[in-house]
Parts: sequence; C-alpha cells; structure tokens
Amino acid sequence: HSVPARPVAADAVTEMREAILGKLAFAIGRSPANARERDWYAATALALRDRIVEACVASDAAVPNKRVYYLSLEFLIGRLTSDALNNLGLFETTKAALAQLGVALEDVEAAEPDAALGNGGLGRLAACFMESMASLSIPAIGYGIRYDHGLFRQSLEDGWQREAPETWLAEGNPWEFARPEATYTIGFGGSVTMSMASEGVIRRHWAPAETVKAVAYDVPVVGWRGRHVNTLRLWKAEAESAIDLARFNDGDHVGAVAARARAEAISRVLYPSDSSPAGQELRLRQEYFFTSASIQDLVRRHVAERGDVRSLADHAAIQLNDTHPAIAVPELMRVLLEDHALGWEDAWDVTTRTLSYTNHTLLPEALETWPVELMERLLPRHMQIIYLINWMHLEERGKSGQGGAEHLAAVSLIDETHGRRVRMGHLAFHGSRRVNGVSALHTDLMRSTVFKDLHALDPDKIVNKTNGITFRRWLHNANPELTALAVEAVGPGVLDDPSLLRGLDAFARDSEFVRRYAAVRRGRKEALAVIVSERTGIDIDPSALFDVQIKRIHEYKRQLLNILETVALYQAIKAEPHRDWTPRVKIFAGKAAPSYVRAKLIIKLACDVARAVNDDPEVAGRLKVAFLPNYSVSLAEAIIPAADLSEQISTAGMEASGTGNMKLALNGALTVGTLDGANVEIREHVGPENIFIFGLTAAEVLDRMQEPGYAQAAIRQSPRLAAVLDMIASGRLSPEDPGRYRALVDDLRYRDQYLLTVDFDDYWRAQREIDRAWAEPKAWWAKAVHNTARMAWFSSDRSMREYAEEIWRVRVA
Ligand code: DL6
Repeated sequence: HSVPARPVAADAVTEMREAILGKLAFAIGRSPANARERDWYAATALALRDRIVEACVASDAAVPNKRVYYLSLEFLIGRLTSDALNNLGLFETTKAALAQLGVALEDVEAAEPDAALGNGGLGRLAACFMESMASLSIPAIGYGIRYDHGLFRQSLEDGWQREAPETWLAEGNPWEFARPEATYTIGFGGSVTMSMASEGVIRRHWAPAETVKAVAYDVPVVGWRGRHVNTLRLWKAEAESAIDLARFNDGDHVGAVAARARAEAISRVLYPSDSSPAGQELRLRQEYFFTSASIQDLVRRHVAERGDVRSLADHAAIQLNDTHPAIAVPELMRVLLEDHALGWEDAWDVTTRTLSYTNHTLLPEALETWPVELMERLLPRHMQIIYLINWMHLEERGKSGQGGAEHLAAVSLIDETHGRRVRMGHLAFHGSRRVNGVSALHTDLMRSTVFKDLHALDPDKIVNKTNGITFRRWLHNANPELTALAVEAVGPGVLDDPSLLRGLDAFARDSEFVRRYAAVRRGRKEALAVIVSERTGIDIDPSALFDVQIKRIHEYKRQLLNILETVALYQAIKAEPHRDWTPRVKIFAGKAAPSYVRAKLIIKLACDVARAVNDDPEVAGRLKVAFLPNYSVSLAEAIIPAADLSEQISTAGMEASGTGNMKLALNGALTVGTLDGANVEIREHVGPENIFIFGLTAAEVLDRMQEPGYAQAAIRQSPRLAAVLDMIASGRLSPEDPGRYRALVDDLRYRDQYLLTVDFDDYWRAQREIDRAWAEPKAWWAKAVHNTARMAWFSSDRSMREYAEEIWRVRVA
C-alpha cells in the first residue's frame, strides 16, 4: 500500500498506537502478549471508529435540507477496515503504529470477516453507492437487514458445490453501534377494522395478529478524505418477549422460546431458499420487515425535524433498490393515512413524489410477484391499499380512452395469468416519481419490453443511470501499486478526480511506463498464483495469460460457453501440440444459488475439465484451468488486479449492466464480451480497438430465438462445437459417471435458451484474436493502459451525481 493521503507524522503514529492499545485493554480485555489477530483487528477498528465518530459529529451538526434513503435488501460490503484507513488517510499511520507493536497491518486486515450481506452485483452496487454518497457529502442513510448469516460459504467437494453457514458476527462487529432506542414494531397478519372518523370519513385500522421488533444497528460509512460520514442502518428482528416464562416454568423449555425463534428467523439468513412455500413467506416477511422499519424511522425523523409530514417529498428521497422494498408504496400510504390522518389524494401525492425505483433485471423468472392469497394473509391492509391504487390506476386508463382489456391486463398491478399475483415491478413503477435502468441498453429494453405499456402512459418516468464502482475500493485499495504509478504519472489529483486518469493515454507507448505497468500486473499475478495453489492445489504460471470469469454462476452469464471454448482449445492443442499456442490460465470463481441444480452442474463441469486438462502432460505449459472456491469481495480484490482478460460473455440483452466488467477494465484487463449491459458503454469509452466484441446483438438474439432449430443449425455448421459437445456427452471428462452431462448437452442441442451454440464460433474467433494480440506485448500493454486511462466515467461518484441531480434533486457540493 503506497497511497498515503497525508504524510505520516511521528506523534500521529504514537497517538494511534496508544489508541489501539487502549482499545485492546479496555474494550477487548486483552494484553498485547496474548492478543490474537482478531483482537488486534477489533482494537484497530474501534480506534478508527472513534476517528469516524469525530467526523460524524461534524456531519450531523446541521439538519440537511434533503436526505437520501437507500432501501436495499442487500449490501455486499466486504471488509471495512481498509476503506476506513484509506478514506481517513490513516493507512501509513496505522501501519506504522501496529508495526511498533510487532503486528503487521496486512494480518490485521485479513482477520476481518467479509460483511457479505448480498448475493452479487445488486448488493455490491449498493455498497459502492453508499461509499460514493459519503464521498460526495450527499446526506444519506442506507437501510437494510443485519443478517446473522450472510452469503453462504462455498467449498468444493470433488468439484461439487457445498454450502456452509457464514458466521461474520460470531465474535461481534466492532464497526457497528447498537441503537436499541431506535426500535419499531412490525405487524403481520390479523384484520382490518373500520371506524367513522368524522361525518362521512371512514378510517381503516390494521390490527396485526403478530408483531416483531426491528432494532437498529448503525454502521458508519466514511467518505473520501473523511469529510463526511453517513449511516448504514441495519435492522435486527427480535421477539416482543424473549421467553414465555409461564410455559418455561411448566416444563416446555423449547416451546417457551418458539415465538422468539420465529421472530428472529426474519434476520437470520440472507436470501432464504424460496423453493418452498415457507421459504417464500419468510422472504416476504423480510421484505416487509425492513421496509416498514425504515419507513417508520424516516417518517419519524422527518416529523421530528420539520413538524409536518406533508413536506416529506421536499426533504426526503427514497430509492428502492429493485423491487425487494416495493412494499414501501402501500406501507408509506398506510403510515400517512393511518398514523398521520392524511386523505388519500394527499397521501398518494406525497408517496409518488418521494419514492423512486431502480430495476436491475428484465429476466422474467427474476421479476418478483407475490400470490394475492399470501399477501392477503400476511399484509391484509397493504393488499387493500394495493387494490385501491390499482382500481384508480385502471379507472384513469378507462377515462383516457385506453381501457381495452388487453391494455388493462398489461398495466394492472395484479397479474391474473398464472393465479392472481401482485406484480411488484408494476407496483414500484406506479408508485415512483422516477424509475431507472442501470445501463443504456438495459434502460432501452425496459422501455421496449417489460415496462412498455407503463412507459407509454408516462414517457418521462424511465431514466437511465448507468452503474458505477467506487474507485477508492476498486483501484486505490485493491491495486495500490497501480494507483501509485498513476499518481506518479499524472499527479496526486487523480485520487480526487478520476478523470485525470485520461492523462495515462499519453503513456500507452512509453516503454518505461509500460514496463512498470506490466511489472505491477506481474506482481499481482504472482500473488494470485500463490492463492490459487493454496486453495486448489493447482500450480499456475504467472507469465501465462490470466483469463478470468468471476461472478455468480448463472446460465445467462454463460460460464458454460467459456467451458466449451476451453474444451475446444484443449482438443485443438492436443491435435497440434507443436503449434505456438498462447499459454493461458482459465480462472473461474463464483457461487451458485443452493437450489440452482444446473448452475451447480456447470461448476462440476468446470472442475472436471480442470482435472482433465491439468493432468494431461500434452497441454502442460499451454493451458491450465482453476475454479477458485468461495468467491467474495476480498477474493475479487485479489483476482482483479491480476487479470489480463475479463470474460463478460452474457447473452446480449440479459445482463442488465455488470459491474465486474468495470472493475476489471479499470485495472487494465482487456474485455472479451458481447454487446450487453454496460459492455456497450465500456466499448464507447475505451475504444473498439481496445476491447474484443463478439456474438449477436440484443436485437439479433430476439430474432434468432424465433427461428426454429437454431441450435441444431449452429452445431451443424460448426464441426469444432460438435466435437466439443460429443466429448462432454461421451463421459470422457467424467469416467466415474459417464452420463453426468448428457442432459446438459441435450439441452444445448435441442433448446439452448441462452444461445451458446449460436455465439460459439464467433467467441472462438475472438479468443484466437486475443491469442495473437497477447503475442504482441507492446500493443497489448498499450490497450491495457488505454483501458485504465478511459474508465473514469464508470466511477460510482458519477452515477451518484446523476441520481442526485436527476432523480433525488439533492444538491451536490
Ligand atoms: O445493477 C447491479 C447489478 C447488475 O450489474 C447486473 O447486471 C444485474 O444482473 C444485477 N441484478 C440483480 C437482479 N436480482 N434481482 N432481483 O442482481 O444488478
């Protein structure tokens, strides 16, 4: 780490050392002699937290004119210590302080468990946005759930994914503050009663059958240079009563805590499996639990500060991160109608001026809908409000002459085609002031497909806000060596203003700069090779091309396409062993949802291919394959700076944006990708000559899907692909279970929903072009430098500025 934001002063080091020692003794109760690394980590975090609190007090001094509330069921934060050290400019000071105590900062950092409160891109985006809002001094509170168990721990048992619970809170969390004074009651079930409020005015009251407490835990989020601190408020579920004492005394020791177990289950695990009705219900309980607590909290704060709930929209902007908090629409209505006695029109006006919604996927299977029957049982009052919102919405259509049955069915908040279900996307859309997509292509597809009819009713509502990543974590922290080089080349201003990276363009052909740029990569590849060897037993050569695909395992992301190409390459090398092959290491990492059987089989196939390839002396030195288990934010931070090639190969039209693509390109990996999600904009920024694009466009995908037998036709035209499929289907890669991949291959041959067969030949072509490009180091490194130089636009600071200006209407200094 060599990016000190401030020079290191001896007295600052002494002060930090004493602060850490004080925390170790008085907060942890350990002496330096018997402190474990975990203790040093906790002591360091607590010492840093004090500094943040000092900055926090300054941030909280005045009531801001407007606050952003970012509601997200996921925050994939990773480790917090390095963020805090970097943003406070205390990295070198703390390192020196710990060194005086005989402790290595790297070991302290490594002792911090990842806060993995998210599954992938959506949750990591929320974490990047929180950091950027703090860095831009946008007053914001993030709201989510304090899961006891974050994303599961993945291991590979003979190539099969196994899941174990993740235990980040096992020894407590030094970054959080418990706030028992911020506790709210959350209701479920029960009935709705009516009363006459005044002549002709009927009020409805919800009497829930069950209540649960939501208790706040606050994590401070410190921005760049410590100028501003925001809060991430995470809710923990607790029972109204910890124990049924009478029952306990009667000898029913388990039954006495059953209600508690049921209540606490809400914040027990991230993304409970929804493959059973009980799992689905728990998921809906989670969504309502955190949304209701957050809405109650922010309305209470607003009324305390401003006295009148009617001005909420002037001082609060609520962003719904996907549809998981879409129940905020009827919940805010309920609070305004019942707790604050607003009339319907006023409540609807406040609601629709306060809420906005981000859509993150158009895949039909990922669009949330809830059975009306479940909603009526769990949230009867909300269901009534949804019915009324829908009735008015459809009436309006009728009045404006758009009342055709087909049109009404398309825009209705209730889907009646497969049983009656509430469309959460439609609900969020209708209840929001602005709705945004996360890349230009995705936003266009929102307008022309899933939200076509709603868009026609309100053409200004959908806006595009292309995703971004925080450069503090994904460049400064993850790649301090490259950051130091950039600072040397274009000046320290680049730490504050990433657009200065553009100055690196001038160095793309500067042999001394390029030598150092390549040396930085080489160092990180050597470090990654050690990790790969330790975790998989596979030895990889740092001079080979590191070809990396790291993301959730999903069919549309097409890890399988990459595996097919790997098998084709394996066959080609074996057929012509003496050709001058570009040495490659294919690195995969990612988790499959526990109930996603096909995705788990794809992991197994990657491992079977790895075994065949790595054991074959004929391809030694040309091809290696490794699947790194337990992908996490921390592992991403180790892989990304070591990557030469970034695989972004989803079926065009299916990846809403991608953000890993941005992290890899920023760190100088060249992209091989389809024209999907933000890849389209990455190409515009880095230049078409610095990226390898292949495959059908989104429009071509839609057309091709209409052609019967497209997979068979593609296989007929590609002997190379046919040979790959034959090999996999034959069982040669899985001799202990020869039929293992027969159904997988049959699916490609006769269905191929994700068009792997159609894109295969062009992907092969692009990969061979990459082989040739790698053989020309000067040109390769020039392309890499151009990538780093031209990615500044993808900073999440830019995304947050755009949200602030166009969605939230919050001033950014
Ligand atoms: O917007 C963040 C991220 C995108 O970069 C990915 O392309 C997209 O797949 C992901 N979406 C989800 C959707 N899940 N749900 N619901 O994770 O969002």
